[in-house]
Amino acid sequence: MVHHTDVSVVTIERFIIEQEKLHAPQATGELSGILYDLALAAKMIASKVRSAGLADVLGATSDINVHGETQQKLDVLANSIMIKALDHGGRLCAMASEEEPDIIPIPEGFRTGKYCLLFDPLDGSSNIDVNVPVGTIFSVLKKVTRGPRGELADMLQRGRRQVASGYVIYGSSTMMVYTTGQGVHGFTLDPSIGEFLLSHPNIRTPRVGRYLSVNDSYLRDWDEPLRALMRVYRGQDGDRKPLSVRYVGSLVADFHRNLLGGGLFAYPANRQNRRGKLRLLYEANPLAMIAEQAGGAAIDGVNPVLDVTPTELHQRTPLFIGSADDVELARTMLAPQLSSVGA
Ligand code: AHM
Ligand code: MG
Repeated sequence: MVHHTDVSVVTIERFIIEQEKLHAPQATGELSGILYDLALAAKMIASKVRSAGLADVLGATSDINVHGETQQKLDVLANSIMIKALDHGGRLCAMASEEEPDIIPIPEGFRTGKYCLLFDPLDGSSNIDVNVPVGTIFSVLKKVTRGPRGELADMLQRGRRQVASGYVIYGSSTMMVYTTGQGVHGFTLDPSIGEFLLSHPNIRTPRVGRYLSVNDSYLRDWDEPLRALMRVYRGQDGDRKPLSVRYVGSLVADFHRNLLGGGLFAYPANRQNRRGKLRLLYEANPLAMIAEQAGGAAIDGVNPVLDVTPTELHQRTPLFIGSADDVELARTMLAPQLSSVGA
């Protein structure tokens, strides 16, 4: 008898087609097309990230690189790759990026479509210099305005209205994790064949976490309810099992570890900065959809992130995201105070 080895041959392309047949047999295939294009962009960015160290070494030995050009910064390069990989497919009406001040129109001469793409092309890019994982985060919304081109109002929709979201982590391996509202699925890039293969079907995050990820060097600017919450997570108060502290400082890496292992990532507001640091549209919303789809939760301290109505493209939000029980503890300890100050 022949024994078949345990090798995944489910490519991301095959998986997307099979999921569409299963859950949306009447679909036009446009959303699937966006997901393939994102997978292509991810492979291109991964290849640039992989050689970033070499490029830095070259840059360090000479002011001018071998091509006689100034080295492009990787986050700018990742931004261009995303735009070029997605702007011509006829499926998008506009894009928005953390790296660009305004919405990015589809160039004249290309067809437009019914979806909007919002993304952070290379989150945590300051970590590249020290070889720490970075990531790309994306969110897909359906156009709501009437004209052929996307407008600001198309971007300023609640996260609850996302039709897909996900991220790519450029870590010890490259993974793409996404949801279209039918669970969360993870694919690992096999560099020898250049394909994303299904490695983590139907990811579920543990209800109670193991890890706590927060930058507590801001402690002196935290309000007392937040300090009290952190004491409970750490087992210094109450009878909860203490969480272990892990903080990379690269959102996708911190989120991904906690998604798989269970945990709570927090980027709270503080007295110096009442809106937090992370962006609602490019970071919090897409990861909140992933968290909820995996059985976890995400709040801004009071409300589910996905229910916040955005008013600005680059709006910031406090974020508490991860295992459902840990997020619920944050809500019960923080919401009474935050609601009363109108945060
Ligand atoms: P960026 O979008 O400018 O890269 O900043 C976002 C990053 C996140 O990846 C990370 O969670 C956070 O900033 C870390 O911030 P801090 O250094 O304040 O802890
Ligand atoms: Mg970012």
